[in-house]
Amino acid sequence: DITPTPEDKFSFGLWTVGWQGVDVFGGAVRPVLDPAEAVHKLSELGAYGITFHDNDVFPFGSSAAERDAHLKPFRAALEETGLAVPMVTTNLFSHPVFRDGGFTNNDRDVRRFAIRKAADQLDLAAELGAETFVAWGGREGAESGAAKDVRAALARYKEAFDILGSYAIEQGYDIRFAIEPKPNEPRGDILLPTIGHALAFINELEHSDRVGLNPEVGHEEMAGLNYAHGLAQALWHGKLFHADLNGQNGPRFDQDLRFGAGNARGAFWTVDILEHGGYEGPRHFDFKPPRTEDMDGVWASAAGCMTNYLVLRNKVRAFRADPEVQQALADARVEELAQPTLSKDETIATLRAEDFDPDEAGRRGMAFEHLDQLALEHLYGVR
Ligand code: 3MF
Ligand code: MG
Ligand code: MG
Ligand code: MG
Repeated sequence: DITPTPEDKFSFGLWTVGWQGVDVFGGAVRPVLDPAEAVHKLSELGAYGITFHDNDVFPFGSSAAERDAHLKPFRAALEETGLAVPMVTTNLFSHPVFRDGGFTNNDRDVRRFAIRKAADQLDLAAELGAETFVAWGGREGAESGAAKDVRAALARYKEAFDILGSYAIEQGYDIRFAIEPKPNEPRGDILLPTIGHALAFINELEHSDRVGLNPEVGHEEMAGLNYAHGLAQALWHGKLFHADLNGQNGPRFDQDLRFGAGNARGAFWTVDILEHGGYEGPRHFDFKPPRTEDMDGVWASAAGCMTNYLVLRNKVRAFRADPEVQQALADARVEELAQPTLSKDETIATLRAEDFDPDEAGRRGMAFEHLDQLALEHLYGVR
């Protein structure tokens, strides 16, 4: 079935359907979207959750009273629809104060303000029952060489996560942090540019058990990387806490197309690993309905994200269930890779004593092309 229901766990960023189309070359093409209306509309379309940055709902610099006033209709809409808020995040990139970033800004006063702003939003995240707090450090980076001491910046980045992690523990919040890597845009070079960089960084944190990843399709593909492989590695490390799904066509600007509308083969393997790799979190869409669209187009684009996911879910399930595929997997010795290379009592000496003929083994083909062709035939809809 390709009709989304809340059981499918689809969630959307408020900033996605709410994007007014402001880009580097032009202003808004669409009206402001009322957050409460977004909640109702997404619920009607079959979504289960909505996520947001603090300033998607209340303006930067709001007093506590102003904040509550803006949150009131949003909360009411959540109540009426039953939509969840599985993830919350902070905007540390739009206001001029963040021109050089938040947690890694050279200016210490700004860093202190950024940590405070994130902590405020962490309180709200806990109040709304969010499980995940995403940190996309889009302005943490540089355009030039001498301006940023990368090692000092990483130390300050760590300091921020250590402080926020301790704060969450002190407050008794059952929330995990998810770092969202991106190689560039808006900065020329962003810190923690890929899944791999972020995984290594997480190992250095005081509360590393509480910190994982929110990888985005387009961000990895901008770096020419294989997103599904990145998800698999994040899962292997136990660090896939959340995922931003969208579409991208190769290394270029961050396209944020609707899910499935970019690299379709990549999307097939993305759904395969999400469905069969043990990930249980939300299927979160972080896309931008193109500037060509009016509000009807926005909702068509949002619905398309979910339809494409479900279409691909059907396809990967059919692929895995296909007896010919199972035979092809066996012929390709895919299962054999799950076996330890040496069994328990074996040593290097065992290997040296072995009678192995590399020339014979070198003649064996791997039969991967047939296997991949079956996958493509499932994707292309001819099987
Ligand atoms: C930018 C992004 C961000 C993050 C968001 C945190 C504005 O390319 O992907 O969207 O996803 O800040 O969730
Ligand atoms: Mg993006
Ligand atoms: Mg984005
Ligand atoms: Mg994102």
